[in-house]
Amino acid sequence: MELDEVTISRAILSEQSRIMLDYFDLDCAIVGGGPSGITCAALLAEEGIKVALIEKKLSIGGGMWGGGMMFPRIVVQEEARRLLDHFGIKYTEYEKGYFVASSVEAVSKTLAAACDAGVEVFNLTTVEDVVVKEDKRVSGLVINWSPVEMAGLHIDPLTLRSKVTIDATGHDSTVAHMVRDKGGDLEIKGEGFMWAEKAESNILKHTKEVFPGLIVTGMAANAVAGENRMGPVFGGMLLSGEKAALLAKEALNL
Ligand code: 48F
Repeated sequence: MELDEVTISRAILSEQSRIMLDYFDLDCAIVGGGPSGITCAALLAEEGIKVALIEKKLSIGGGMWGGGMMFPRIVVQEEARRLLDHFGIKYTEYEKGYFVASSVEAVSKTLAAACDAGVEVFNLTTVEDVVVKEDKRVSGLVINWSPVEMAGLHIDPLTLRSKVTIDATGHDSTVAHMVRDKGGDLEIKGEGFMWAEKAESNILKHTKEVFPGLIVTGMAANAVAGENRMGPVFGGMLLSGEKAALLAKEALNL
């Protein structure tokens, strides 16, 4: 077979344009490709829901790749072990209830599950604003290429529509801040000190709709609620992603 560079270029542009045109209307937009966002995306897509996972960086995985202080291992507690099993992530039991897994395997397998289930991933894409109209609910996202933002170029963004939006942007809780900063009725208390037991125990309570159309998950949920941080124990991230998926399904009346 003789390869033609222009055909390769046309193939890429044609296929991605087709996908993007389709994904300007979504059931669920998930902002942030860390563990909570990937888990949420995978579980929703497994139910046949049309999901886009939007990540500003080149790589998906957020803070999970690096494990604890660059030692590529994560700890997952008993309550979330079934999610390791769900994604086929191997682990060993260090002490009773403390399961240790490879952070690289955890990112790869959750992401592979998300892709298999039909999640469309938009990396290198930054969410820079939200759509809120007279019904006072988040109904879409304003997106731009991350390199545009990094270079400080004055280039207008594009907008997609979403029935439900999930803020999975981690410690920064970026989407919640956008809503609050533009006058939305949403209080952000900010993240507290390291306290793994408390942070992990309370994260499911904080995983909720914080503004009409906007659900927070993962560390963003704790940051909005003024809850503590937990460091490299990831059970709460997986369980929070699962709860966000359940709440999104409810919001979609499914
Ligand atoms: O921070 P991150 O991994 O979020 P998470 O799912 O998990 C937190 C843990 O990694 C760890 C922890 C748990 O033990 O404390 O920190 O809550 O991933 C958040 C992702 O969101 C992306 C960001 O690049 C990261 O990959 N992100 C942030 N803002 C935007 C964004 C934005 N405006 N647009 C697109 N992506």
